[in-house]
Amino acid sequence: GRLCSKGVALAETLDDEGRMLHPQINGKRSTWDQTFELMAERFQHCIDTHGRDSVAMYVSGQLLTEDYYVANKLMKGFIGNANIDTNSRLCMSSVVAAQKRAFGADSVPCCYEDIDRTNLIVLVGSNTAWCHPVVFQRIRQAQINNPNLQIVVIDPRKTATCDIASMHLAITAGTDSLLFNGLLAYLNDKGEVNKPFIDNCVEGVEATLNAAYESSAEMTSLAEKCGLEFGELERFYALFARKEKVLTLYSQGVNQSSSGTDKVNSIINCHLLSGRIGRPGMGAFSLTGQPNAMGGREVGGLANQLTAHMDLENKEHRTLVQQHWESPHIADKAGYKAVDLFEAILDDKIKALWVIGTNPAVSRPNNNRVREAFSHCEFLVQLDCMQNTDTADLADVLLPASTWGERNGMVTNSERCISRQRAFREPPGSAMADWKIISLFAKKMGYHDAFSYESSREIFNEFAALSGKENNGSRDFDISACADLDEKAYDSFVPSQWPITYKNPAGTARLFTDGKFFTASGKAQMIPVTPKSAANPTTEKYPLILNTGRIRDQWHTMTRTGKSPTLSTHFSEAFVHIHPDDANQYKILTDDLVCVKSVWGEVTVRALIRDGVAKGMVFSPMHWNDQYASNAVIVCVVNADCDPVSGQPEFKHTPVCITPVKKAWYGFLLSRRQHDLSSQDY
Ligand SMILES: Nc1nc2c(c(=O)[nH]1)N[C@H]1C(S)=C(S)[C@@H](COP(=O)(O)OP(=O)(O)OC[C@H]3O[C@@H](n4cnc5c(=O)[nH]c(N)nc54)[C@H](O)[C@@H]3O)O[C@H]1N2
Ligand SMILES: Nc1nc2c(c(=O)[nH]1)N[C@H]1C(S)=C(S)[C@@H](COP(=O)(O)OP(=O)(O)OC[C@H]3O[C@@H](n4cnc5c(=O)[nH]c(N)nc54)[C@H](O)[C@@H]3O)O[C@H]1N2
Ligand SMILES: [Mo]
Repeated sequence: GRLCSKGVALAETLDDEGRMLHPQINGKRSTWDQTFELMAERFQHCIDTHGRDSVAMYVSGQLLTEDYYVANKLMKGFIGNANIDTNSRLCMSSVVAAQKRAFGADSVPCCYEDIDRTNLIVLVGSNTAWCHPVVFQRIRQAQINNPNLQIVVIDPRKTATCDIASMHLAITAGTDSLLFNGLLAYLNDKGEVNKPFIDNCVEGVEATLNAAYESSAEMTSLAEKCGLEFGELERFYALFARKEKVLTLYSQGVNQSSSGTDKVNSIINCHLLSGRIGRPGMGAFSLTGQPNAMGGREVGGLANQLTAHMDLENKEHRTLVQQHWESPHIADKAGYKAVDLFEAILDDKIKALWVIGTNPAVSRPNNNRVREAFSHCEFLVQLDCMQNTDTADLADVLLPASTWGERNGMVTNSERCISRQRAFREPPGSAMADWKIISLFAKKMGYHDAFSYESSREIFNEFAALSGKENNGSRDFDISACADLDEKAYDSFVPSQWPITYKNPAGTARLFTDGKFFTASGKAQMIPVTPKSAANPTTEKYPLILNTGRIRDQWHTMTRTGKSPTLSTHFSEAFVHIHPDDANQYKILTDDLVCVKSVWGEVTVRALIRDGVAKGMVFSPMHWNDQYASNAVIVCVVNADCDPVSGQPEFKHTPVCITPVKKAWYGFLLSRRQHDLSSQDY
């Protein structure tokens, strides 16, 4: 019953203006049949000449579970390689890797109801107020209902989320593991250890404590390294130790780091040692980004996963999936992760790429390389609902997808809750559902029987049956009770949290309530963490840290929210937020145009000078693209270093310099028509 600003403005984006209406080959309208014919021929040609590993897909958490499942089935089972990765690599992969290390599976322990039942909420690297506004409203309500509820925000920036917090720890960028290692040592010192839980359900305690003490032996120097006052650090630790019901919610300030996986484990470690997991009101709770980031993980959307939370490296799992699919092949080694995928194109390893529901020309770091890769790629296909995107501008073939309001299927949210999206209008032009387009292509490739779906319900049934196959509680993801939903039951599906089994057909609110985990020993693993600094430190030439993220009223690469005049009133231009002292030092005046430059690239954006961002750090939104600005694609500046475990890029930390842009003149144009201003500097 709650909405965010983008949801409220949705009606302004639902008309057909800017929609992609028909398939196109090299900019010319074609028919579906001609287009599939060409695609199949080009993909087959690549496979015949360069081997099956020479084709790839790059997909998205914007897709519904059924679309996502079919794409993975096609690549991993029929084309037969795992070169299918998703934009969730940029978003959630550090969480996936950390949860697998700690719990033996990618399982989110908590649920939203925990917000109503906790006494301390710690928000780490999350601007919940702007990025998860519905969760934020729930937190605010919980605060009103429960006077005991305290809220702590850990973020180098003072964000709108801090408005409801009793404590804001403006830590030095990248020092989260240090902070949580210190907390772990503190909890141990104060005897805040859940002995029975540790003895029966957890391994790796000693080694992890040793690593924590090693990096955080002395509280005063620890506070200094984290950029905090000793007193505030101690107050936070004491608060965490005192409140048994602690919920740690975390997001991209944690995940998008060259040590993101370790950061997540350093948080989980504290919850394991103190036994604050598997009970109401407590746990480490990852806030997922995209509408169906979780669904993507369930269908094995990442290049190192197999469907239904099964493992590519596990022979039994491979056999099980292959039998279920009756497929000629099954991928047996991990494919390229998102960042590597585009490098592989430049290395001539990938010849044909199909992009679905994501706009990498505006979202992948070191973006000048991506644009090069796209020009270099022999055959690039883009499946999207919008006609003019930066990625589409570089593609050989465009395919029109239906989108929200026109599509039917399932999505899963942060708390493992699967819910049904329902269509209420017909797609415009020739647009079709993603699963249908992928299936029709698969048939053209000769895979008739396996892709002869008549409805998204049939796909969901097949997926649900796979999740239950030889499972018996051995794998966390089990929705076998959905395997024989008929059309009516599928349409009226009530939101439910997995596992959804015949034993628990209404779903499961919390995991690990019995202290059993999905590791070989059945015990949770504490993971020793040695804090690391960012991949690229600042230098004399590039003295500032560029932090990037979101603003309240735009969604990612603006393909849809950019259409709404209302949403543009919040911020109408791309900007860089600079601390007044830094502005002073670099001679930048309010509203100046500035060049933000790194080793990798540069942009020209408006200077926003005010408090709230730390000295030495600047913040820029990720949203602006070539359709709405001349030179503001911030990922052209961002470095592409990744976490070595998860492959998630470090979007929050790039060394840059800023300089005022000299202009001979400038004017301000108001117009009813759109003009081509691409040749302008700004
Ligand atoms: N309005 C809006 N909402 C969205 C989206 C959108 O595009 N627009 N996208 C959705 C998606 S896909 C995602 S993934 C989520 C992301 O949701 P969030 O993660 O909440 O959003 P971000 O703005 O990327 O980053 C969060 C915060 O991390 C902080 N941060 C940077 N470095 C560090 C650090 O070293 N340590 C800590 N502790 N914090 C740090 C930043 O200052 C920033 O305030 O939002 C979702 N919601
Ligand atoms: N600098 C910087 N860059 C970042 C981040 C950051 O914090 N800073 N965050 C990263 C994160 S967490 C994320 S999740 C990514 C997001 O980055 P992207 O995935 O590139 O962003 P979106 O704009 O959501 O792209 C979705 C595309 O799908 C299309 N679309 C919408 N609905 C449908 C549909 O039903 N079917 C199909 N086929 N297409 C559809 C939209 O028009 C759009 O082109 O960005 C990453 N990049
Ligand atoms: Mo995301």
